[in-house]
Amino acid sequence: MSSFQATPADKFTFGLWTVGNVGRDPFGEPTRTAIDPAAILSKLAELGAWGVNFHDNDLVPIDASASERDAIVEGFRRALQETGLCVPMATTNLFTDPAFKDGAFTSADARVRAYALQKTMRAMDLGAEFGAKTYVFWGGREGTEVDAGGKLLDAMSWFRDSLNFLAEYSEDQGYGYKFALEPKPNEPRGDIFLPTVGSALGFIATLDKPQMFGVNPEFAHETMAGLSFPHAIAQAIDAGKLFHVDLNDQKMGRFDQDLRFGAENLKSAFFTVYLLETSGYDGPRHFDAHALRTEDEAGVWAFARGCMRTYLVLKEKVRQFREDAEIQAAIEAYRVRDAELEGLSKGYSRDKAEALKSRAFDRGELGRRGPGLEHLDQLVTDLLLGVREPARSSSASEAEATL
Ligand code: GCO
Ligand code: MN
Ligand code: MN
Repeated sequence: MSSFQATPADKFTFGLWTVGNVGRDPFGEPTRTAIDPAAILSKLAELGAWGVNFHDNDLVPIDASASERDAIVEGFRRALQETGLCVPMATTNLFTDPAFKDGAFTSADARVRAYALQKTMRAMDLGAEFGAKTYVFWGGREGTEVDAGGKLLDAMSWFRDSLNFLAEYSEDQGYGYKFALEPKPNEPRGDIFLPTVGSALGFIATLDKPQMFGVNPEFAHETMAGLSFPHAIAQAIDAGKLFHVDLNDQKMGRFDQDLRFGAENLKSAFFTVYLLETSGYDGPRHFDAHALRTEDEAGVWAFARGCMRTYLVLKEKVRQFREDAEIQAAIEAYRVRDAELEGLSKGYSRDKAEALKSRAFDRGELGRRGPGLEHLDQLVTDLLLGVREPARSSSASEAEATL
C-alpha cells in the first residue's frame, strides 16, 4: 500500500500566499504570524512539493526600492537552490492596493489601466527571472457593483487591449509565457467579469493571439457559481486550454472558502483527479487554498500535507476505478454502440442526411431503456468509501505475494 507521500514528480505546487495566509478575514485580524518565504520553501520541499508560485508583492513589497528588490530576489533564488523547488507560475497582485479598488485592466480610469500594465510587465519580468512559464491572470477587482457607469462593453475592450498588449510584451522579451485566465463569479467584486470557465474560453477566442491564452480554472470558483468543476475542466481540456489548475474546495452558495482539497466535495474531487490524470494534462497541480483561520502553524502544514495526500489517495482510487472489472462493465453497459448510426451521424453528406431522415426509430424502446446509473454510481461510492475490494493489477498482486 502506497504511503501517499508526495514527491516532486507529482508536480504539486503552492502559492506563497496560500501557506503564507495569516488568517485575516473581513471580520477579524490575523490569527497567525507571517512565515518567512525561505522557511515556507524549506517546509514545502520537506513535504514533497515540486514548486512554489507568487504574486509580485508576495515576494517584493509594492513600495520596495530597486536595491531592496534585488536583495529579496537574491535571497529567494538561494532558497530555491537550497530546496530544489521551482517556480512554474507567476502572477500579479492587481487587487490589494487601493488604486485597484474599481478594477485594474477594466478600471474606468485610464491612468489605473496604464499603471496595471506597468505593474504586470514588471511582475512578468520578475517571474521570468525565476523561469516561470505560465502567467496567471485572476481579475479579482475586474468587475462592478454598480452598472450605471455604463462600462460593461468598454470593460471587455479594455481587458482585451491589455491582454493583447501583454502577449506582445511576452513575445518581445522572449519570455515564452503561456497565459492562463482564472475566472471567478464574485468576491471581492459584486460581479466579476468573465465569471466562469465557459465565459473565459469565449473571450479568449476574441484575442489577437488566442493560442497564447488558456484558462486556470479553480474548484472553489466554479462551485461558488453553482457549477460543476469536473464539467468545467473537461470543457477546458477539450478546447486544449487547460494551462493551469487551482485545486481547493468549497461549499456551494457560500463565501469564498478556499478549503483544503477534498475537504467538502469528495466525489467531484475524485472526478477532477480522474480528468487530470487521464487526459494527458502535465501541468502543475496547484493548491490555491489556505488553512482554516482557527489553525496555528502546525495546522498550516497539516493543511498542505492534507491537500497532497488527498490528491494521491484519489489518484490511487482512479487507478482502482479503471481496473475494476465491475465498474468498467457498468460503464460499457451504459454506452450503447451502433457503428452504422454513429457513421451516419458524423461527417455530413446529403446521403447521410436522407438516410437519417427516413430512418425509423423505436422511440418507446429508447425511452424505456434503463442505463444502470444508480448501480454504477453506488459502485463508485463504495470505491470511495473504501468498502470495495480494490482491483489489483497482476504485477501489484505478485509484488505483494513476494513480501
Ligand atoms: C482568489 C483567487 C486567487 C488567485 C491568485 C492567482 O480567489 O483569491 O483564487 O488566489 O488564484 O491571485 O492569480
Ligand atoms: Mn480563489
Ligand atoms: Mn485561484
